[in-house]
Amino acid sequence: MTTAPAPVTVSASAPVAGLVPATGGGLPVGRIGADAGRDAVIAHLREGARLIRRSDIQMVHAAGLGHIGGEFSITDVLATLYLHVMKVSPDQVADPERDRLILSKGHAAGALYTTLAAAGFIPPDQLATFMQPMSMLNGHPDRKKIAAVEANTGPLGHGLPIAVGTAIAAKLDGSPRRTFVLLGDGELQEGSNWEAMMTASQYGLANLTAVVDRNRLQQGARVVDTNDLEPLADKLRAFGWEVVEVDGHDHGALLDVFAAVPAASGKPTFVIAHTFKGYPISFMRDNVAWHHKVPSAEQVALALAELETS
Ligand SMILES: Cc1ncc(C[n+]2csc(CCOP(=O)(O)OP(=O)(O)O)c2C)c(N)n1
Repeated sequence: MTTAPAPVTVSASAPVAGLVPATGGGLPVGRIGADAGRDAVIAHLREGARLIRRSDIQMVHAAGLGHIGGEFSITDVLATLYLHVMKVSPDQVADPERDRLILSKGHAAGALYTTLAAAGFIPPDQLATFMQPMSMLNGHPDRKKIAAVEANTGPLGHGLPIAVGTAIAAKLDGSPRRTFVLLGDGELQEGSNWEAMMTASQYGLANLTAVVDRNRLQQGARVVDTNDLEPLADKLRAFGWEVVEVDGHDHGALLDVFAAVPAASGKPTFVIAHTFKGYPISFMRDNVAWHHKVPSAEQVALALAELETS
């Protein structure tokens, strides 16, 4: 995990005739620094997230595949991390001292790709190749194809264990670099997460921040009706983590939380990000049908119109 592989160059296939082109209407938006001032940073993140969602829904429609509901629930967290919080940029993607993000809910790869495109890590024209043969943009992220991807994910329950290893390595190196890992709440039903949590607290990994996308939905059902997690915050505390809860769609609140990690000295931080699957689209929001449903051209048009005013 200390060196990133060189990106595989894949020529962009032409968008399939008749389908909506995978454009973001302004990607990339790039990173904004703290010197811009808080209001400007929040405005930048809001606009970045809007463009990422625009691009993502068109990309999923064009591919005829994807997980748009769980992608829209994490878009604001990803935008906040990549466009402002994390110390990583396209010209330092192989820097061993960069901050890392591991997308443990790898099925939401579309949100990662569009965010990476917005941040300048992936040429936007590559988005049109999503899910096509020989594309670097597979249904789940592949670090051998995209230099900015830190870990191959998709089988749920592996991202946090990898992140623990990454954070231990940084601690052993005496490095200030940080590791972030983004998980689904249904994913927390995997026992490997809880083993990793014990290890993280045992080693006092204050350089590790886990974010759970608490959208309360998993594949085909509500988490509460499947294998309930509550009382989640108490369980995470019992495993030795400091727990912070936040509105996962509020860029200002997310900025405050990430500026304050580690939330307790010598402990890993677990951020429970309260979100909605499909946010902010009216016909997708909190609707279990949108786990991997593909929007029609009419639904894309409706969603794009809603994104103009959300
Ligand atoms: C080990 C494993 N089991 C099953 C799956 C199939 N699967 C893909 S997404 C998903 C639901 C995950 O729910 P959650 O973590 O809440 O993600 P979200 O609903 O936020 O997208 C499942 C069961 C998988 N990818 N890996």
